[in-house]
Amino acid sequence: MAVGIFDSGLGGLTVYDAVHRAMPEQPIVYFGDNAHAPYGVRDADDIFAKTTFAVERLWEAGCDLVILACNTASAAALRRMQESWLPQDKRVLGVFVPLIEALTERNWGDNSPPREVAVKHVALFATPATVSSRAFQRELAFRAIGVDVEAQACGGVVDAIEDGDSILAEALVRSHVEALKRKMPHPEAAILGCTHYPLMEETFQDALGPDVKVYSQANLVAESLKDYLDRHPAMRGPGTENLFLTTGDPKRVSDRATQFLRRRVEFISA
Ligand code: DGN
Repeated sequence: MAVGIFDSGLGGLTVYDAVHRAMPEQPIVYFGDNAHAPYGVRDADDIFAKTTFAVERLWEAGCDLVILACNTASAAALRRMQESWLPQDKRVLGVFVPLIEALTERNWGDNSPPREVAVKHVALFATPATVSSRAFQRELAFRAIGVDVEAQACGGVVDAIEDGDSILAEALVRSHVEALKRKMPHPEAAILGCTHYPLMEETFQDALGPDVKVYSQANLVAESLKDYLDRHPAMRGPGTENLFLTTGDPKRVSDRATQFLRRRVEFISA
């Protein structure tokens, strides 16, 4: 059975890449909603509608398990889906829980009550929609107490990365880190809460300094998925080959994805 990976655009390819490396034999169907990206400035109802459309398309393509690689969609839609929309035989997983489990040193699916953890000051970098949802803080509060989170909405970074403007992306990252440090001078950990930010991880680390541990989602999500599939082998491949779906123009999206991943991928129309 294939695993579905959903993103608003190309950023989720960082998660695709990590999952593919962790489980090369696992078939994956990727859905990029390129016609409607970016999601970071959309309202929650709109993001919910677009995300449910994409997830249904991934079910149609044979995926009973879908990862919302997009933090903005995870923040705006995941709980609502799980509480009121999702059929019993389908699973939709988000990207915050693996990050939070790593940050709080919990094992996968450990639902014991919240407890004190070593890290006390956490910087969160994400899109404006993710920051205003406070979904990260809500999920963290289920697992940890006494952690101060300072969030920085990183306007412009996704667009600069998508446009291939690395000079602007780097300048924006540095200015967002400076803004964060004015609010929280000494974070111990930083969460890169957006699909695109792993591509700027070195700049974040450099601007934050060597004492800050940077948590980047792609590898953590891949490890967590592998662990999940080891426990639920019925949801695992082999099956079809990998498939890349887009709501955008397939040729244009394939060209940009190839630059993004540094190897050729062919998208087809969703
Ligand atoms: N994929 C989005 C996220 O992880 O928040 C970033 C792109 C966007 O839609 N703003």
